[in-house]
Amino acid sequence: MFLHCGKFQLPLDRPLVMGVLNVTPDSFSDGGKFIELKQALEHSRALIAEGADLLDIGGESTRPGATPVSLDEERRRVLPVIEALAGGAVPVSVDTRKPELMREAVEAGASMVNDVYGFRAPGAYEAVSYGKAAICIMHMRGEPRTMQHDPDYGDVVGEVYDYLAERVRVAENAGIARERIVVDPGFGFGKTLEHNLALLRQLGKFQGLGGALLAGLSRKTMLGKITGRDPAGRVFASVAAAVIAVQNGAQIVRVHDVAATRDALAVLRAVAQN
Ligand code: HH2
Repeated sequence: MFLHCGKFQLPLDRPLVMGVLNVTPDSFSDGGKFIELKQALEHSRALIAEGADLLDIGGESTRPGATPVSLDEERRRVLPVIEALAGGAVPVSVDTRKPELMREAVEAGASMVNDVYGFRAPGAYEAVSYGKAAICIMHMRGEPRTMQHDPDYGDVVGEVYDYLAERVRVAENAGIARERIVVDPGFGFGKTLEHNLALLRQLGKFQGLGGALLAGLSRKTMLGKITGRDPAGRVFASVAAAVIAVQNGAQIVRVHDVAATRDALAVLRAVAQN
């Protein structure tokens, strides 16, 4: 099985590691570190050298309470990075919820569009349906500014499942083949610690909804709640969470700490092969 991702066909017989690069001043874990093009490219190359299978470039923080960024500003942050990395050996994903930028990023060479908003903005599916780019549909309850205000579900796993199933159906109707569709339950997006843990425990239920299943737990608040550590101190907890996610069915893990995650997944794979 392969994920169709622009000109790439990514094999899904082993977990893929997506390295995170936030070209933002305010992301919760790496905000402000890679805002200049030179630093962003240096970090991208470092993530690739550590073994990233794909890179996710974001120009707008989605952390709880984040303020939205204008199209012009987001474009200015991400397009030069995508242009510089397109044509390389590793596919580049753009993390955006703006249809205009989705289109421009794909034209600039992005192989995946990752939308925490689940392509709900008018024109979002139209922006990505032509061409070959993969899409990642994430579940989010509400919007970043307010999503952590007392999130409430009757059955979080069932409700997230139904949402993703419906979004996949709409994507397929818009002409996007399932082999191009990644689904993601959206850890930390309008969810309490208990909701996140229930989703992680039952992650396998989401496998098969799309062409691949992605989990993003890296350095998130839920790991801070468990360990009492700030984002920079959550590397070990993040690696544990990535391993559990893969054991429970994730095929792509979105992480800040690529080398550590790869090593841990190599151990998991060695054990599983015997
Ligand atoms: N998490 C974040 C951003 N984008 N995309 C997907 N598909 N899944 C996720 O879990 C996910 C995501 C938040 O993490 P980060 O990019 O590190 O922080 P910020 O949003 O503050 O830039």
